[in-house]
Amino acid sequence: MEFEALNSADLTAYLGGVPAVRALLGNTDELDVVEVGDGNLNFVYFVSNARAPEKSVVVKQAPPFLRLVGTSWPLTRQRMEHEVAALRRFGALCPQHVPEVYHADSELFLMVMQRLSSHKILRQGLMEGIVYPKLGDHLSTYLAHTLFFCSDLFLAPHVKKEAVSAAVNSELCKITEDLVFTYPFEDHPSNSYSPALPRFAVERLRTSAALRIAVAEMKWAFMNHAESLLHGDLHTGSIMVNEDETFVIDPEFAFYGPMGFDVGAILANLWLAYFSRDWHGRAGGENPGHYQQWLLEQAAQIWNGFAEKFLNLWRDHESRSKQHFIGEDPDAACSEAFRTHFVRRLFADTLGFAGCKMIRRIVGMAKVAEITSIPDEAARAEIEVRCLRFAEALLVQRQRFDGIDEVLALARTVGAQSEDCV
Ligand code: SR1
Ligand code: MG
Repeated sequence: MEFEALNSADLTAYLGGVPAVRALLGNTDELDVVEVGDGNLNFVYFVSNARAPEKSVVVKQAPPFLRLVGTSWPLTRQRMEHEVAALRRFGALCPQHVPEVYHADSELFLMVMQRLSSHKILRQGLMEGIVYPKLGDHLSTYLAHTLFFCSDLFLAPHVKKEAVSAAVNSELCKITEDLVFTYPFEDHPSNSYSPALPRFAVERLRTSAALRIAVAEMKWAFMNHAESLLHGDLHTGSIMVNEDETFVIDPEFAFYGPMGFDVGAILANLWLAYFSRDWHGRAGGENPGHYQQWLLEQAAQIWNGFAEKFLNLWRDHESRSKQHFIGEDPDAACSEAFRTHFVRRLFADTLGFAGCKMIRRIVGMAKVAEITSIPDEAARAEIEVRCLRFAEALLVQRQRFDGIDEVLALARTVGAQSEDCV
């Protein structure tokens, strides 16, 4: 049967029949239903009690196709089950940063979840130049907790292996393998280029052997390194914020993959915001430098905070369980050496994935508003070239950076380059 998106009457009748949701909405006779899905995959509705609008939930349904493209790109609807399972898992580990799932229906591929009515999508907030004082602290906590507690550093080996197998998400991983790691580096019909983007910038993505090797290594890691349960699509459109709170939404791409993929996704999107701020700041009549500085500080706080919190969780766990991951190690000196090595490798992975994520948003199919909303074609292309140049350096030099400050210094240098340099 052909899929039909739910209308207001269908949803009202359906939600009235779910006791847990009826209790949250109060009277379900009169509901206001607004479709707000601006995402690429699903239908999303805000549903509120018409007489008490503060009683409100979000309903999300997966159609059997990719919404961005339509029925010509079929997708199985089981992605909703991955999303529900991941929200529940992450919610158990980090309840303060994950919305609550109130109800899930595996026949309609639909879920009802907490409405975050005083929060804004982070990408939008960053485009408006809003400062979120707790962002770096919250996101580093979210990353450290989800990535540590779903890994072999914490879980018993058989539990981890069962979890890996239950979270296999081949269809959505294939989208990432194609759209993030493959098509942007080919002459692929799904790519699109801004009109003023210089030819050399595109050619480079296809012909630089050092870059292609680096991207291939990241693709290999993405496909083979089942380190922890990832969100899998942790860009700034998957984060909702206000001054006090930060929530991570939309983990339908969740699977067991390399930890650096999630960390790199957040950093990549902060760097896209950083480079594009040059235009948005000036357009708003401000000196873009102040907000750019704040964006770089968030990147530093997220990486440094994540590394510190992750290592502390690891140390606490080993000291409580009186067992080291590496085996007997009476004074823990070798364990500490391994931890240092582990974080160094994770940092290099993070930078490599961030590079891929930035490139795909410039030349690939699904772009980001902070770049596409720049109406001045020459200015947009200049910013895009800076993003590509920075991303390439992240990928190719990822093992050579000695800490996040060096990376941020590079961002400042690339961000200050004039058109003739880029
Ligand atoms: C074809 S779907 C395009 C993108 O939207 C999602 O948010 C993922 O990033 C995916 O690659
Ligand atoms: Mg999404």
